[in-house]
Amino acid sequence: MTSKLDPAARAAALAKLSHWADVPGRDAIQRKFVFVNFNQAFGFMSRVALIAEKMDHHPEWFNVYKTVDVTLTTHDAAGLSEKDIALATFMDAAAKN
Ligand code: H2B
Repeated sequence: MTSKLDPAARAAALAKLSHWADVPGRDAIQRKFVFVNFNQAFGFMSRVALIAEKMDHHPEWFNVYKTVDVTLTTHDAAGLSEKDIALATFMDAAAKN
């Protein structure tokens, strides 16, 4: 079972994820990705979906046209874990392609 990051590890990890913000009232992080069109947004979601399945770790996300609103948290740990940091880092890289 994946465990929740302790406060120091959480702060250190988030310091490197400058585009991500805490979700008020939840131990979760969020980022809004805005692409040039739906094709780019859906391509991003497809790349992330393949990794999410491999990791067995899935985003909460909402897509409207070219925007993808993402929230990451680890349900099994009731908070942020290393898996969220890894997925956020992958998403940041995937959004640049
Ligand atoms: N995704 C996320 N974000 N958090 C989880 O705790 C989680 C998951 N658990 N994907 C996985 C699937 C679990 O439900 C399965 C049974 O492994």
